[in-house]
Amino acid sequence: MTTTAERRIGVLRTMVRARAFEEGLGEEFAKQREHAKAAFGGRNSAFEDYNAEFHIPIQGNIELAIGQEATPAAMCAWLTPDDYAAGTHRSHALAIAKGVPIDRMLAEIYGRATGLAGGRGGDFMLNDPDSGFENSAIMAQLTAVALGHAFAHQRQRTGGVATVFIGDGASNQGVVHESMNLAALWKLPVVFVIEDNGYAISTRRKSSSAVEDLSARALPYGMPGSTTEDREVDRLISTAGEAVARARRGDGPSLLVSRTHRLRGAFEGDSQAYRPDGELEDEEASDALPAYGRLLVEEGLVDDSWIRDIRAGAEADFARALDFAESSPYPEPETAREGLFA
Ligand SMILES: Cc1ncc(C[n+]2csc(CCOP(=O)(O)OP(=O)(O)O)c2C)c(N)n1
Ligand SMILES: [Mg+2]
Repeated sequence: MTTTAERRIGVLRTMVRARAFEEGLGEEFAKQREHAKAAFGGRNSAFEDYNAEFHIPIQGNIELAIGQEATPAAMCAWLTPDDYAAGTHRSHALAIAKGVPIDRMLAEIYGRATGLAGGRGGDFMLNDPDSGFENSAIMAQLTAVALGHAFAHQRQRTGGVATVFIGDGASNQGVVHESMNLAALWKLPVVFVIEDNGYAISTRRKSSSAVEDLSARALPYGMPGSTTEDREVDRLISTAGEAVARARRGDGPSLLVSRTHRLRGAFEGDSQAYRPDGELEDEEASDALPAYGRLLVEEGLVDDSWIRDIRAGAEADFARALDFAESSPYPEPETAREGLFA
């Protein structure tokens, strides 16, 4: 599996762009919260009630993937829009890596009619069939849906694959295990990706799983499994490439575990009081993005000004997407019943 210079540069570009989006959104959210707090008597609370009560334009909770960009960027370097990628509640980086347009994504986060789900779903319904991406806030729900996509690719002999991203906490859900079993049995073209950031909100992986290395779960289901530290971006890229190639060949699923780092709270506004002293600093020191940038600069593949230009371009794109979202209308009340299936 060749990890060409072009592919590596593309992965760095995606990581920089995803980081810029997440930081931009985090700043907007913080501004809106401060504004609302000042306007409404200094009361504070972390979750959706707060947003509803104080009319924060960002709808609901925001859960950023800052620190976790390497894994989706590496995986999507091997995917086309015809391949399916299922994300979690922390999936902006995956959406960007998969090619979801950020203007419609931000419009959905702002609950606007121009959003990916017409403003009905918010951050947890960033469905974009054109780029082959969707996410859900129901932990691990899309694992079984990914199997359906893989089954369709297999039956129609398209050569397409389905990838599904799952958090370390969500990986304990029954549906993940049932899906791994069935995918291996039917040799479905699936890649299971566990983003192990060590926490499910405030619950440490160590308190929810007896297995330290979650890729150990691949073997009993009959598929290859591997664990990669996400700072080893090149290894992430080649492991992802092998798993995707295996799926495309018809040899069945793989499980990739990435040890990654959640550099923000479980949600914006999370005080992270549950983290031991110094842990966040250690996590920041393990941030894959600056390390990979330095590596590619050292190798002469890019230079610092290239990285700065990509970042500046991404910030300008974010600003444009924000204008689009903020100037878009809310859905008309009379359309409220559209898109319902029950
Ligand atoms: C089925 C289901 N159970 C519980 C929740 C509540 N919940 C939201 S985030 C979360 C933790 C997820 O942790 P992890 O899978 O490790 O993802 P991370 O937040 O670390 O990215 C939980 C339990 C949910 N959204 N869906
Ligand atoms: Mg986690």
